[in-house]
Amino acid sequence: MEQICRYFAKLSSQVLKEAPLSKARSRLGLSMSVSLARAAAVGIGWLALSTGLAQPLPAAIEFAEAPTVAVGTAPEAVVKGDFDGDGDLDLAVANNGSDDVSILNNNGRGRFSRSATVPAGDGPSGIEAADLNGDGRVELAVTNADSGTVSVLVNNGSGGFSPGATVAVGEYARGITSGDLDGDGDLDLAVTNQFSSNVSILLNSGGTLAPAVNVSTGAFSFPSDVVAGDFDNDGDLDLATSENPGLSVRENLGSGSFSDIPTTAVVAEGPTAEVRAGDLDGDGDLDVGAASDLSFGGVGTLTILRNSLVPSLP
Ligand SMILES: [Ca+2]
Ligand SMILES: [Ca+2]
Ligand SMILES: [Ca+2]
Ligand SMILES: [Ca+2]
Repeated sequence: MEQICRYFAKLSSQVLKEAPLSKARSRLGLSMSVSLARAAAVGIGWLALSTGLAQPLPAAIEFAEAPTVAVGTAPEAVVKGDFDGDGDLDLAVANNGSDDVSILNNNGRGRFSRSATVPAGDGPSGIEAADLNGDGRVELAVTNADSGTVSVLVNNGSGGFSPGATVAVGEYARGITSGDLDGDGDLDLAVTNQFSSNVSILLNSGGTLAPAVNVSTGAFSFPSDVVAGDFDNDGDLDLATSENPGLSVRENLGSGSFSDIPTTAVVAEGPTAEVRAGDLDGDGDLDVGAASDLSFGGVGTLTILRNSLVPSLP
């Protein structure tokens, strides 16, 4: 239950994030009002409570405000990782407006300072941390919405990053996740291309990403985010995508190939954005939750797909 509370708290904080609009979305004339976002966050809380999936956070849990750290223009995504290998978690922020990534170093006491700015592609929208070349140091992979590419930023061993490969994916690349999709021991990537309505699979071969293999998510499905997890408990990583409307799960067919027909899908009211996987009901299998995509006309709800693979505990 504690995990569920943290999950909803995280989603609420994401909804409350007052991030500037991305360039592409601004061009579409879409807007997100902060008051609507706050209302959505309240709605998420009520939904969680009314469905019995969560209880109020214990009153003893409080968060102190930490100093604000300046990053680039229009920050749109953040990921954590121990980039400099000193044992604490650092942060990397994808800046949609300034086309770069801000590296925020942790001083070991939870205080962050910007240690570097690394150029990415056009319109960074998503970011993932993963050791892609297998040297024990975490790389960064950035989706560039406006150029339809993924930029790899290679860890130089001291917490800094150098621009690496750029791989073509699809139109308005947005969400990204990592995992060993083909079971060969290295970390691969999956990317949602929102305007192409597909997912690009980037398999890793000795530290080099192969050209994208695209899996359709259906016409006008506009997938925005993706998460990998073994949803059918068969030992390989499957993919869950947030779409319009709702979310879908696609089974790994082996060797990192995926059917374009979802094994499970749930329809929601409007598009969904950030998707996360976790055992929300504690029955031993992975469930999926996705928040409304307010910037694309979402209605402020939380969509949950409860996995019934393992019978619920009494
Ligand atoms: Ca660190
Ligand atoms: Ca590495
Ligand atoms: Ca692999
Ligand atoms: Ca599986």
